[in-house]
Amino acid sequence: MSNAYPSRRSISLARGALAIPLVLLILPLLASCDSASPTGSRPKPERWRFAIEETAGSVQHAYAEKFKELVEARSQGEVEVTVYPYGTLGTSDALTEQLDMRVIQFAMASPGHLGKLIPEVQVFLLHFIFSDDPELNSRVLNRDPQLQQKFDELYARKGLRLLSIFSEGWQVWTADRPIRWPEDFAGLKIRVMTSPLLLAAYRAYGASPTPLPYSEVYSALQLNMIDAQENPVFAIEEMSFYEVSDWMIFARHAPFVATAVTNREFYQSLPPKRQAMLDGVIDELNEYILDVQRQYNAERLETIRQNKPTLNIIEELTDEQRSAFREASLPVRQWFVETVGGDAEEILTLLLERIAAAQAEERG
Ligand code: 6CS
Repeated sequence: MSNAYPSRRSISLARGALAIPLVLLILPLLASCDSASPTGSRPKPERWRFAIEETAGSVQHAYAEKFKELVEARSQGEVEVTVYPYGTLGTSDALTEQLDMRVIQFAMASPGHLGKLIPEVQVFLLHFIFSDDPELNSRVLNRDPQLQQKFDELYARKGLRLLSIFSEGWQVWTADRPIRWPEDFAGLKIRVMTSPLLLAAYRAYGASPTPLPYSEVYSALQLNMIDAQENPVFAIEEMSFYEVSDWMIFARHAPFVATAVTNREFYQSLPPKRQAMLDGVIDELNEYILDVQRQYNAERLETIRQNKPTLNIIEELTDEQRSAFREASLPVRQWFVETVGGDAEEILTLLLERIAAAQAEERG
């Protein structure tokens, strides 16, 4: 462990968490003022609030900033977007609640946390269901109409409108020891996001998973309350998790999938022209974000190497090692089908079929 004190990042996140109650009191008051305009003057721009689950400089931040740029330009200044990075409005769960109350209009809601509210989205957390090709996975996530419709229905039941599903890059393990085989997880305390499927996924390898909010991971690693965690490379750099880890392991077991959402009633209240503008912006973002995540993950890996040359990096597992993990992960698919029930089996089958079809198409 290289650093005995919390990084500046983890301290400022903790301060952000303390500021939550005040922000929650003030935002509804601001929301009620949004449409007010003094008589005779040019109408005030409509204010859209977009809260993300990551800090400034992250993939979600790039998405939200591009969203702001495109929306403000295309609405000719009639809409102003404010982006709230992680720590200003609370944890991922709090963001979904604020969206429900229409305190904010847009939010990121990643299945790693949203699975408690919409259990079916946990399909994206299953290990070894995606292909090894991130572009192919993105095509399936963004462009398959049947999959989109299925998820749109599930989000609608919770008053949400699904805008995008996208990958932020491979989940990568950081740990206090090397992990090459499922047995290496025996007794390992790994932090996971708060969706129940992740507990099942890591118990299947013999680990002892602990759900924690994102803001608590650094100190939990530093204080040895946990031994490991998983996140994409850009997040490991940005949240300084590598400072308090000895190993970094690329198993390509699952991508980090995020979803961008809006309040359904809010979307329906927009005039058709504005809905069309929003839909166009989202289409453009789906292409944009794939390149951003690729670039951020590659650049930040270099930063990590430079900042901590002593970090041990296992860049790839062998085919045999990956097969052992894949094999050990298979019962979790059954867990998903049985525990989630409802449409879970249909969704899993559909996703597997779509990935297989895209792979077959690619092979020609
Ligand atoms: O691990 C987490 O909790 C978080 N990781 C990322 C990359 N984004 C948001 C999520 O909450």
